[in-house]
Parts: sequence; C-alpha cells; structure tokens
Amino acid sequence: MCRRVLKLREKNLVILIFAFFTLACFGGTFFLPDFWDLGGSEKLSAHVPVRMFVPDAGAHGQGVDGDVHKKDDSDRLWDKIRKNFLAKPPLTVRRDEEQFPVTPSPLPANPSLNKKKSDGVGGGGGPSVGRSADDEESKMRRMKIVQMMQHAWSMYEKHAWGENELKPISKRGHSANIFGHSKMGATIVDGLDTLYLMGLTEEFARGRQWVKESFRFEANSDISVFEVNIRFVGGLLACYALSKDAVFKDKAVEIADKLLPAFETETGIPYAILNLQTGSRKNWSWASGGCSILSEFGTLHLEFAYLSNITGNPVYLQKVTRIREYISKMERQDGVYPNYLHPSTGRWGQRHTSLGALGDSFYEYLLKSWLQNKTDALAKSMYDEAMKTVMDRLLQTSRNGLVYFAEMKNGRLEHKMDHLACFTGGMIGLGAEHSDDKEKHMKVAKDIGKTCYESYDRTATKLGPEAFRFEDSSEATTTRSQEKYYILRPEVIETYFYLWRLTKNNMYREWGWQAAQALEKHCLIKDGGYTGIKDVYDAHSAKDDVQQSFFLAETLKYLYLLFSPDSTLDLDRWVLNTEAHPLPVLV
Ligand SMILES: *[C@@H]1O[C@H](CO)[C@@H](O)[C@H](O)[C@H]1NC(C)=O
Ligand SMILES: *[C@@H]1O[C@H](CO)[C@@H](O)[C@H](O)[C@H]1NC(C)=O
Ligand SMILES: CC(=O)N[C@H]1CO[C@H](CO)[C@@H](O)[C@@H]1O
Repeated sequence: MCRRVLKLREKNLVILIFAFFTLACFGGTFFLPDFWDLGGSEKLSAHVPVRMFVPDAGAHGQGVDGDVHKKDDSDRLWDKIRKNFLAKPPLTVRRDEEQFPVTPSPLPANPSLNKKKSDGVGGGGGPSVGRSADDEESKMRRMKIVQMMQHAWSMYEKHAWGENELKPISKRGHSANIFGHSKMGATIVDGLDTLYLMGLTEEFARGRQWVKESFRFEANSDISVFEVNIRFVGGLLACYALSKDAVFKDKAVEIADKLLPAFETETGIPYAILNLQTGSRKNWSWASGGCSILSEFGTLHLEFAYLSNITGNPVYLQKVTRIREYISKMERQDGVYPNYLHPSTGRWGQRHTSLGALGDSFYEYLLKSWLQNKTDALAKSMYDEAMKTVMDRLLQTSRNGLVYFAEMKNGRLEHKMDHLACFTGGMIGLGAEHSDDKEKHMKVAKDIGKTCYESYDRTATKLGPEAFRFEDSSEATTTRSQEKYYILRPEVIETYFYLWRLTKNNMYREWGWQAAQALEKHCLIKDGGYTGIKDVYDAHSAKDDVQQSFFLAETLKYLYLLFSPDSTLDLDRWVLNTEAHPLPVLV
C-alpha cells in the first residue's frame, strides 16, 4: 500500500493531495495500522498471530478527546481517587462469602486484614513484608484499578452487551476476525474472573447469567483455535476453578469439544483456524507455506490438561501431549525453535525465531505446564533448553546497557523487540528459582523489565509502542509509524507484577502506577470505556476506538494484583494462562 502511494507521488502530486484530503475526511476508517497492512505484507504476520487482530481504526479516530491535560493532572487524579476512596470504595465492592467462598477480601477494611486466610485463593500467601506489602497507598491504588474495571465493564454492559468487544468512542459493539464475526461475548468471558478477584460480585453475577443463558459458541465463520482456547476455554476454566460453579465447566467442555477436529492432522499439530459449522480447517493464509504457528499450537497445554483433570476424560491431555512430544523430537538448526511448522508434512517453515509475536507463549507454556504439573518433566527440560538457547543467541545488550531479546530471521539478528516479548521478564523471573542459575535468570528478568519500562518512559504518553528497536541513534524506541501504536496490551505490566512478587522492590509498583495513570490520561473515554491509541509518541494521539477484551482479562488484572497482597492470588497454588486466567496447580 505504501509503495503504491509513493509511485503516485512520483507521477502526480495533485492526486496525492487529493488522496490526502480524502484520507483526512475518511481517515479514521482506514488509518493506522490496518492501512499499511493491506496486501498481506510481512508486517501483518508480525503482529496478527499472537493477538490476531490489529486495532481497527475508529470512525471517530480523532486526536484528543476533549479535555486538555495539564501538568497537575496526577495531583487531580490523586484527589479524585482519595475522594472516591473515602466516599465509596469498600461499600461499592460488596462481597458475598457464601457465593464467593475462595475469594480473599479485595478491600481490607483495615490494614491488619493482611492476614492469611486458610481458605483463601491465596492460601499460604506470601511473606508479609512490612510497609510496602499492603500499605494505604497500595490500597488506594488498588481501588483506583477496581474503578477502572468497573468503568470498562459498565460501559461494555451499557453499549455492547453480548458483543465481543466495545468501541468506546462509537459506543457500539466490535468484533475482530478471530471471533468469527459472531457475537460471543468475548469481553464477558474474558473479564469475569477479574471481576471475581476484585470482588465485584454484582457484575460477576450478571456475567455468569449471560454465560448460562445466552452464550452460544456457534460461529458461522472461521475462528482462531488459539484465541478461543486462551480466552474462552481459559476464562471459563478460571471461573470454574475460582467459583466451583459447574456452569463454567460445562461451557468450557462444550467449546473444547468443538475445537477437537482441528487436531485431526497427520502430525497432531492442529490447524490455526476452524469453521465451527462446516468443521473445515485451515491455516492463516499469510503464514509461511501453509504452516501452523508455534505460539498457537504451543499454547493449549495448560487449559487442555486442566480439562482432562476436571472431566476425567483423557482426550484433551492426549491431544496436547502429542503436540509436545512431536515438537520435542524435531531437529532444530542452531537449537532455536522456528515459529512455523507444517501440520501435514511436519516440517519447519521459514526460519524465523521470536520471543514476541509467533513464538512467545510457546515458551511460556513450557514453564507453566511444569508449574501446573511438576511431573511433566519433558516440559521443564524443553523450557530449560530453550531458555539456554535464547539467552545465548537472542539476548543482547545495547550500547547504553539495555538488555533485550532480538529476533532471528534466517540466521540473522533483527534488533527489534515486540511489546508482546516484554512478558519474558515475568516468565524468566518466575522460572528463575527452578533454573540451574537463579541469579543469572533473575538478572535477565529484571534487565528485561527495565528495558520494557524504558520503552514506556521514553514516550510522550508513558505508554509503550507495539515494537521498539535498538539502533545507533535510538534505543528502546521506534521511528516506524506502524509500530507506534498501543492497544491496551498487558505484557509490560505483567512483568512488573511478577518482578514485584519476586523482589518486593517498590519500584515495580511505581512503574505500574505510572502506566495506570497514563491509561487514565490517554485511553480513558468518559462515558465510553478505554481505547487504544495510535501513536504513543504523541501526547494527543488519535484513538483506535477499540476496548480489547484482554484489557479486562489481563491489563487490569495484573495492575490489581500488583497493588494487592500476595495472598490475593498465591502463585504456589495458581498458574496464570497466557490471557491471565488463573488455573490451579495440580501436582
Ligand atoms: C502430569 O503430567 C504427566 C506427564 O505428562 C501426565 O502423565 C499426568 O497425567 C499429568 N497429570 C495431570 C494431573 O495432568
Ligand atoms: C486432578 O488433579 C488432582 C490434583 O490436583 C488429582 O488428585 C486428581 O487425581 C486429578 N484427576 C485426574 C482425573 O487426573
Ligand atoms: C497444510 C495445509 O492444509 N495448508 C493450508 C493452510 O491454509 C491455507 C489457506 O489459508 C491453504 O492454502 C493451505 O493449503
């Protein structure tokens, strides 16, 4: 697309000017980054697979939404939080012990409530470490996050109930192609367990009612096996695990059963896309030679293992075990896992390796499958080996000392890191104590957290770009306009959360708070919800008019947990799937 525009310019400037005005008029609908992506360039594949959609530009994708933010903004925010906190908080967040037996109180009435609850989700909880563990400030911040969740949810409820996602500016429903263009209430299913953890019982009850009575998993077009698994199966299983309400289990099983035909291949490696009505399967047309994608077929294990555990039906675990074993036996050049694997021939596709899009959660699920089931020794050994390889081959240090994971294409490094790859700080930290070199792993985890923080701190909005690069002139930033957007992604905050748990260094809470304030300042749409933005380097960026369901599932959940006592979700007892849905540790 861009190339075509350039040719026009060479030929006829007038047409370009005309085009400019046309764009200015209808700009919103075509704008970034969809605009560049037309034509299936490689850029498309770079971010499509893991969060299969690029943000749809909003019809109202204008610059600023009304109020101009001044420098005293954070003070005003504070005042508002304090006021709200004193006026409402513990009251609006009512809990019903009967209905929600395993939820720890999200809002202790007094500081001494940071006690361990033997029946709590947190159970054992973490060590209560003085002031920083659950001080007044953290409680205040946690309350603010709960209010953000209430806002995101209530606006969705008001303007787009039952739809997949909300367009907060247009105030109507939105559906990305991963959901097969049918209304499956993605935001409800994705957001429910966050409501639960926050103790938002009324909202949770309404969501549950919808799942019970209105949820239909009958897309009349193609759906992404991976996305449906991590959001729908994972979300429902987490609700079941937390509430023990069989409604969620039954729905999860119903969906998983419909996904099973995708696994019927020569290798057992599932197809990426399934049509629920016709049962036909296929792959992403842009994926190297009809291949399936590592981060997709490698991100099913946690959910499927838990499904077998709660149903007693071994079929789910068998499917994912077969994938795991198949991959483990494949030869790899240079020891790295390529992102593409052909489901019929069983051969690797293009030699592209990444801890960001296309690769990311495959590595995450190796570690987490083992955390879920400590007898799964294959997963652990694959994780250890993969980490050794990526630390040897992809881990880089910039001129000014920032540590990052580069990508590798055909044996050559590309000095770029995706926002998506920022989850590695949390993952490597989480695995550190089980690794053969805890200190080294913790150092890498913290260094990655720092680099990803820098990618936020070096922008005008204090929100990070979709990808950033390390070049002579700049580090942890990007100058490419198609990488400048922020679509409410969680990975950086996810890493702050794990690093906070692991180090108890208050800096991570401060970083998280900085991001929360930036969200309020740049993404909040009053009476609309939250929107992504198109350019993190522009303090008055245009908005993309999409409230992603993972904003409720992940971004707000990690923020909430960051400011909560460890006992709110004890990581010895729970493992979060790649969409931040907690599943129980089994063995
Ligand atoms: C744990 O993993 C082992 C090895 O893959 C498997 O045999 C076992 O069934 C798993 N247990 C559960 C509860 O998933
Ligand atoms: C499920 O996991 C529990 C441990 O959490 C184990 O006791 C039980 O046997 C498992 N059930 C099945 C069917 O694997
Ligand atoms: C192996 C295989 O079936 N590959 C298919 C993946 O999907 C595309 C269409 O999206 C087909 O063209 C390939 O043949």
